[in-house]
Amino acid sequence: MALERTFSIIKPDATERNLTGQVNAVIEKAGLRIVAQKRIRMTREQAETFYSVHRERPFFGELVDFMISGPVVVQVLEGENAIARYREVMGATNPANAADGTIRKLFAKSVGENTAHGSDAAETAAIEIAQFFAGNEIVG
Ligand code: FUP
Repeated sequence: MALERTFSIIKPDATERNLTGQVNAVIEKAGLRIVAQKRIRMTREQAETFYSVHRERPFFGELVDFMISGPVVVQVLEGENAIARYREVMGATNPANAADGTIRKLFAKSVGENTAHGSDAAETAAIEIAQFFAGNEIVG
């Protein structure tokens, strides 16, 4: 098992409902350590860059509008197999399909407003972390 880092976003639907602490409690109970965290308002340019893989998808415009509609909390999580582990802890993209106890089952409003983002692979985790954090902001 490898100690990994993954990138997480607590999305505007969750900050709007004051759920940051409750989401963090699920993360920490799952054995993941929050080694960096800040609350920001994403710019349109940052959101478009972040989700550029989805640029051609029909939901891209709505997704970007949603991500800049309110504050988000960007995080780096560390733990054994943190990338796969956090995706388990988040649950399926659509909360209707998410397993009991997952962040999206507990808190998400819809497939679009789904409370949390987590990197899907080691390469994307490294790129996403570097988009929002300098090395000295991550304290493991
Ligand atoms: P995930 O990796 O679970 O965050 O899911 P995706 O990378 O497939 O999707 C990224 C984001 O696009 C989702 F979190 C929400 C949005 N999305 C939609 O709004 N509609 C869709 O049908 C699929 C994704």
